[in-house]
Amino acid sequence: MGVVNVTADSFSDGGRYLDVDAAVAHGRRLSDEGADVVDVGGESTRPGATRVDAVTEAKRVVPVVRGLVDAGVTVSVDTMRAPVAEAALAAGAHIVNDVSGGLADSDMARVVAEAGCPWILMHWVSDDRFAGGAGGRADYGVDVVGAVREHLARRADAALAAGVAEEAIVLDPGLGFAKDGRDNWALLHGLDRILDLGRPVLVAASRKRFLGTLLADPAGEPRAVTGRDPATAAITTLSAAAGAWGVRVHDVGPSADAVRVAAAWADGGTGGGSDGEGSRWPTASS
Ligand code: PMM
Repeated sequence: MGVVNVTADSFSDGGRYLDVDAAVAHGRRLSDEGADVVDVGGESTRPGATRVDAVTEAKRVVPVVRGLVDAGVTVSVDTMRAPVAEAALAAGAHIVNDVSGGLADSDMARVVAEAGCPWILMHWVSDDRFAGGAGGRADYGVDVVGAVREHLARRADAALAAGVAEEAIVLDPGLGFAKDGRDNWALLHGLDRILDLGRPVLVAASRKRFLGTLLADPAGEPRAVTGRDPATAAITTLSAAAGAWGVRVHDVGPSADAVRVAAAWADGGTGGGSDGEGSRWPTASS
């Protein structure tokens, strides 16, 4: 999944794709580089970001969604607002990527159920990151993986109860959302416990702060955002090898290669290193 942020203030590409043509061209480039899905978002979720209103958010994403769909690209819309999702789906979007896991807008489940589309439910505990919130860490007790796992299982149950199809649900541990570096590494180390829920899992580590911290220089200065792509591709390799359904990344080419390497490695030379055709889309037990 390649990222197109149609925002002024996203941490890695804010302001670059506010123009519709530039955003569509970038999304097409990501698709050409191997993205199966292009994720279009109109609101930054970085700590302290100010919320944009729903009308502005929809105005940003809808023309970009339409342009990419017209170009034959599979599109997800990154929004936690039901009206924005509804407008994007009407413009041809195929997937709803909801960082609130359905918690921010109680109408989202209905929109997704009616559209019959995949719904990515991310682990999210609060909207503390918005409106000047510090984006601080939540309390997960002694076992962050267990806490996230249980939360995601409950969100999936709630989606099912609201009429969302079993095979539509994709889960995401929400790296960096009210989590510090230790939490993020614990979640990646324990990814098998999330995968064990038997649902497709998306891993979204791309360029996040915990990678900058890991790769800090000898003076302790975190690696700049633009220098975090090789580490992101390493996470893609390990996620693919672990059986993740997808990864959400800004720099698609190296991650697309990484997925093919992991598939060929798993295949062991018997099937020509296919990337698992038929297993890329949500299924109940992929
Ligand atoms: N992170 C961001 C935005 N959208 N969606 C999902 N499903 N999971 C994430 O972790 C996630 C997301 C923030 O990163 P960005 O500013 O690079 O888009």
